[in-house]
Amino acid sequence: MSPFLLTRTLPEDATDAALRADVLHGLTHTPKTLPPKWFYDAHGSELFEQITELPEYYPTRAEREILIDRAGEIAAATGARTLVELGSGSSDKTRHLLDAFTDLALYVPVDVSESALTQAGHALIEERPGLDVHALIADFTGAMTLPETPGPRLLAFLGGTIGNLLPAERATFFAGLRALLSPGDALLLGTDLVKDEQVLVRAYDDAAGVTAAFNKNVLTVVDRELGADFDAGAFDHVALWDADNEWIEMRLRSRTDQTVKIPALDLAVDFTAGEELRTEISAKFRKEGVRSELAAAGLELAHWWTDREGRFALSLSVV
Ligand code: AVJ
Repeated sequence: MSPFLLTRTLPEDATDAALRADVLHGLTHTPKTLPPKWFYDAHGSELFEQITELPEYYPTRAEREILIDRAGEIAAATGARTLVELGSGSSDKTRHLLDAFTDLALYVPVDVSESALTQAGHALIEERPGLDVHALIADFTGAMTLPETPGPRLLAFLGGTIGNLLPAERATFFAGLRALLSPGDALLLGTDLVKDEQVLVRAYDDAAGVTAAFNKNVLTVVDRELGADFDAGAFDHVALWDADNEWIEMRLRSRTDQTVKIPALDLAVDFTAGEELRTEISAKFRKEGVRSELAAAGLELAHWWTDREGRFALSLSVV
């Protein structure tokens, strides 16, 4: 068997059906919304990789610092033989974890981006002879099943992507993760932390405009996949801090009154000048909040590690 296996857990057209449903629902409700998972076509994934290197975007560097410092402790606490990573992207930071696990037999990256999975998977098996990689194209926000793999398993959900879910969605999601874990398995969760508003807003509205391009890329995806005629130049990138909900919101603000046609849905969508389309929430956390959300799903917070500046946290729960 090749050490790299790629499995689509959904039929090829399920992605298309999900996009149609999300666009139809999101653009015919007030306020208009689109889910962030549609940012990540090949170009969007590339833009996100650029974001992780921006001076303003600290979460990736902060999380990498924790992984470098704590990988040994994580490996010792879990003894994992399978590492499952949800939303693995480029698997870049994961290398620090992979290095620390002496008994690891299998890495299971799970992502919606086939291009990211293929690239990362091939690079990893070349770097690490002996490691099997079984990549899954899957939407982890839906019902998930995992292949039979050697235990104990460590389920990692890094990068702060949990913050893309609304609180009620997180509760369902954590309960679903708990159901995937058997005794001895563990969950490693990355969460960005509440901090100074300016620091947060700059991380989502960088001077070079990469995040703006990333945000607008979702319109390009809808144009290409559904034949729509969104003009990305007719929208402005908006990033704001919602202090009540403690989350960053990204929006696209229509510069003019305009109508966008979406032929695949037989739909025309009106925007008034200044109207905003919400494309992402990125919630920021506090330790007690993480503890109680995990507890509500039957998961006990066993370790809490932050970077030296206290910007980002990794939590470990062992079942
Ligand atoms: C990949 C979801 C963790 O919310 O910070 C980066 C995505 N959006 N810049 C985040 C993102 C705008 C990122 N996550």
